[in-house]
Amino acid sequence: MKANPKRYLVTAALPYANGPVHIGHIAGCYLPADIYVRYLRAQNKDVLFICGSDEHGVPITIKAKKENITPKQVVDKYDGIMRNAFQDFGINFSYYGRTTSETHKTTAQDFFKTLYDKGVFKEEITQQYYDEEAKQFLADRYIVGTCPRCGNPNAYGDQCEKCGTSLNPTDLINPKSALSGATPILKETKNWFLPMDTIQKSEEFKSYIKRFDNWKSNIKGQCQSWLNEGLQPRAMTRDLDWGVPVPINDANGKVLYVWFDAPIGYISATKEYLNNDTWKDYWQDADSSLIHFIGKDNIVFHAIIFPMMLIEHGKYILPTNIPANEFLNLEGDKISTSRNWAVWLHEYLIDFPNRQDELRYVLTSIAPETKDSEFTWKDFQTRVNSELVSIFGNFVNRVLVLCDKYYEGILPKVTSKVTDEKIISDYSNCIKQVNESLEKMCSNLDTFKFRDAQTEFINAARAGNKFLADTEPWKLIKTDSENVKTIMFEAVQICARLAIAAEPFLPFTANKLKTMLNAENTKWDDLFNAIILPENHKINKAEILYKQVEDIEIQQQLERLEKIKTENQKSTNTTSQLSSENSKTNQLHPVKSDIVYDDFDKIDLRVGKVIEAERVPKADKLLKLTVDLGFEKRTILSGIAEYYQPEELIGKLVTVVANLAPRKIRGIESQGMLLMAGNDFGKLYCVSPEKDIEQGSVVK
Ligand code: B3M
Ligand code: ZN
Repeated sequence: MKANPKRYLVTAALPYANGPVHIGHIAGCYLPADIYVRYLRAQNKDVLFICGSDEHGVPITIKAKKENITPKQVVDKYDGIMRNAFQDFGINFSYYGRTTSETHKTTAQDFFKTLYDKGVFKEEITQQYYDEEAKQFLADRYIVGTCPRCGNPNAYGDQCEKCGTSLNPTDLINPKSALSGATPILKETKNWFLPMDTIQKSEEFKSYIKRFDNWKSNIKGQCQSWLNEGLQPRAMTRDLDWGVPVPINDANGKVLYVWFDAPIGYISATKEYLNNDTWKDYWQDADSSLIHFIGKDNIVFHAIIFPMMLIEHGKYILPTNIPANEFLNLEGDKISTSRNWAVWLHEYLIDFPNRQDELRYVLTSIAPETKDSEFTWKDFQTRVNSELVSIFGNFVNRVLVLCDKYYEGILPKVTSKVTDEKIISDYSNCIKQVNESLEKMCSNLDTFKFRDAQTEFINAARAGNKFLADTEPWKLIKTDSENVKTIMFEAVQICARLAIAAEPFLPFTANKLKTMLNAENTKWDDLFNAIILPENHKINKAEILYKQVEDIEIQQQLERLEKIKTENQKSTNTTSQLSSENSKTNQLHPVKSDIVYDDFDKIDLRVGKVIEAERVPKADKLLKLTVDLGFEKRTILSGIAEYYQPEELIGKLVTVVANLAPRKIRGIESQGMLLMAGNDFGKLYCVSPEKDIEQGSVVK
């Protein structure tokens, strides 16, 4: 790390806008980045924190196909969900951009054009699979066939997920297009390659990789093994219709490779944010320090490919550090978006309102900084209850409550020197421990060891707690009220120091505590001050910092996961090919056994109009609807909150099972049911009459 850079540019990996973010993303990348940035900002450093949605690439088009909507609709949806979740969770980006923005398009195209004009790229004609029915070249993920190694009939063009072998599309036996099911043909296509083999040998690159020596060993190791194997040229353009168009003449129907455009997203977001030429100070001035926070699957792109692009461009600085993290597992299993095996951030925020810091605390405690680690709900409960509640929360609460009780919240004047030897030694032990812990906390923050840093923070709180337990002011007050004044005065100072130190890790708590202490203006610079709040300072009433996490809350989360596991097991035998989605649905839902007409006639189906719709608090899947059946209005709960915004439904005609016996869901009586159409992979759609028809009409 440069000793003292003039400014910092901190980036966090641009998440793909094809799904919401989960705790693995947060622990791996966004939370450590946020902690680091908050730490820098607290010290008044000049720092930009840049992120945004990665809205191009094949994963987005696959998601669009699955949900039967356009790629643009996919990215709009998930950009919104992620943006809000980050904000509610206190991930404090300076700017969160999108790679579908106009600025991004021109920035990425200019960048490509600069390299092109310099003659950096190698043009190459290769043979690639082409789907004659869908009339397009096929991305590797869109080709399915039999794995030459293990015989799995559903291997993808880039990898067999059964045996883990990485493949080329032409390795597959009996390849099929996942778009149309047709057998693809090989067709010639021209693409532009970054000659990574030659750049690897350049002086600039060789001098750049010396920086790896100071980086975390997981990233150093991965890069070293790539370099040892020898890098190969890699295509920076793709035959796809979703992405940034390649800005040269003979590149019709081609877009920039998503890993070419995505990291340039950091640059375009900075430009959008600063809106003038100062973006160059951060990207092109040698006094700036560029730090990328990422997960381990992104290492090669950030540590090798993007720096190569920057070197070849010529005007840019190169990353000072890339503190990449490993993966977080969940309850003994790999987190997986497609299997829904995750704790989604936006869902946590609904299930645990105003308890952001609890999750921040636990995810930092178990962050996969050096190796994969594991989140379990039981461990979440234990860490919150036995550390946040019992140590930090308890200390602060005791101090503030006693101050209020003894002095009505006005810090006492310490009149006489403390004479009691034991109190003197308890105090000096405590303060030594607090100072040591906070010093270690800072040096760990400087070196990206956020887990250790937070442990030191808690150690400081622990020392405060111990001081109270040792001196027992609640007993002493009866016999020695002068010394109690000193004890309480000092304890309040420690609370104030903890409020300052908490800011990077637990920003919501830090604010709350500062308000309670009436100390909103304290600065990071005060962290090592023995006296922060003077005599006669008035503090406010104590509020509880953290609630206990109850067994029932954990139980609910575990039940949710258990349900997902069962659903996943049910569908393990079905294939994952997009092309066979329909037959797959029929396998999952074989036609039920015959009924007679009288059975069907028992069901009273009616057309209704949704006149009110709202979310149900603490039930993220449910909407509470008021449906007008013409002859009466019904309250109906429907599990469609993931698929419809409440306002989209208002005025919609729907089909209602009108004689379904009422039942209570979450304490609300649901008087009927809506008919929905949907398979297991996409959205649910309301079954609605084709034409406007009176409410109450019979469906038969
Ligand atoms: N979107 C991959 C990911 O979300 C990719 C990161 C881009 S960073 C420039 O893991
Ligand atoms: Zn295989």
